[in-house]
Amino acid sequence: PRNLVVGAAQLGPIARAEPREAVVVRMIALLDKAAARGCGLVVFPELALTTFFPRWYMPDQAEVDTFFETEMPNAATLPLFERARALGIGFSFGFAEKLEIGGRIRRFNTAILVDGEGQIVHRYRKIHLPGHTENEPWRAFQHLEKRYFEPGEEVFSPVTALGGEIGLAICNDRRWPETYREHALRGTEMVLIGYNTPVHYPLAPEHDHLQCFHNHLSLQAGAYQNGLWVVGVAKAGKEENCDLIGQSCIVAPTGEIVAQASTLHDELVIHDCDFDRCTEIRANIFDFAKHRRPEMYPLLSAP
Ligand code: ING
Repeated sequence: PRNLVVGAAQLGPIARAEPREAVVVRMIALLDKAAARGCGLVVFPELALTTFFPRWYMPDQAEVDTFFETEMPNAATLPLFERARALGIGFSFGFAEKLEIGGRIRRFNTAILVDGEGQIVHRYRKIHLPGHTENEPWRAFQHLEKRYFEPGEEVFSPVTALGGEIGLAICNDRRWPETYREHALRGTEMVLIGYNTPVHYPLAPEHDHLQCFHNHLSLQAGAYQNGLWVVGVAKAGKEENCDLIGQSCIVAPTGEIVAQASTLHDELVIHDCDFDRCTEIRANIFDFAKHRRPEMYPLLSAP
């Protein structure tokens, strides 16, 4: 068995005015708790350092940019990197990334994986950006990820770290079966997925009561149909008057939820994950080499 004790570190709401330094203090408290319980990896949510700012239309790009990080680690997050390295714990978290590539400013919804020595060993930029690009005043709140971020240009893929093949995805990605299949076909054994998911979905309010169901349905189906460990971690609670779902969880390759948060605050749930358990599924029911018929699904890889 290749075991890794994983901590899903759910964060409660982050106020707009809450400084990154204060959020990092909350993250370190969860890290310490995880270390005390033998965790080797701690997973934090999407956009873990700030409030979920795409809920607001901000015409002034300078104001939008106050929510972005221009280097990582940076002054606000260095204490987190240093604490984790001292504890020998890997961790993952999401943040708004602003950088210059070839003379052009780029902005992504990004997540990173840091190993037990405090080194960033993997970076992923969100591929499936939900929401819209222009202000839509009819909405109780906006969802302007398509305005504030560019879609990621690197495909889903794992990195060998902490004893397994670990991959990243972010929030809306978890709703798309392609996310898990691409990961699994590339050998990923565990996918880490932070999310900020409002209860209210303005385009279909009749589905509001289904948000937690759809969250677990997506994570469990992705895990089972691809023989993956899936770690889903929420930024939860009433954040700037917008209710976000919680129910962070760790899902085994069988699709079973083996750990689940039960509050909407900062909460750590833990499970001792055996990467080898992926073969229970990958070497049987979903042995891709033996049973999968890609020639019969030509449209699945068509753009
Ligand atoms: N949030 C939401 C998510 O995909 C959403 C957007 C909410 C889509 C509810 C559909 C239904 O979980 C982010 N940040 O992607």
